[in-house]
Amino acid sequence: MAREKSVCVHKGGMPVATTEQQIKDLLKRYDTNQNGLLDKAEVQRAFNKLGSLFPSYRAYRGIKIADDNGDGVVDTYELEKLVQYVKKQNYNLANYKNLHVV
Ligand SMILES: [Ca+2]
Ligand SMILES: [Ca+2]
Repeated sequence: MAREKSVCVHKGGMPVATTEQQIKDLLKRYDTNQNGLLDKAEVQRAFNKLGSLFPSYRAYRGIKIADDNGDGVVDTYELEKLVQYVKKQNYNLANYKNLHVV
């Protein structure tokens, strides 16, 4: 049984630092129609998953901050800025389900 798993799962109460890569991966997973762009509904679902109390507001602000070309959606380049915005909210991806950050 020497099969290695490529995914490392942290269980228990060990605090895991929220990295930019984690945030980026999470946001990308919420590109539900997989067009490479995150619209407000998709970003809102991501914030909801992160435990935000105001996912609609966060999505609005996040897109406003990240959206450089003003088309209302977040593309791959703008995603970096959205990641920074999410990071500033200090969500802990390890236990985002019961975390509430204002
Ligand atoms: Ca999309
Ligand atoms: Ca854009």
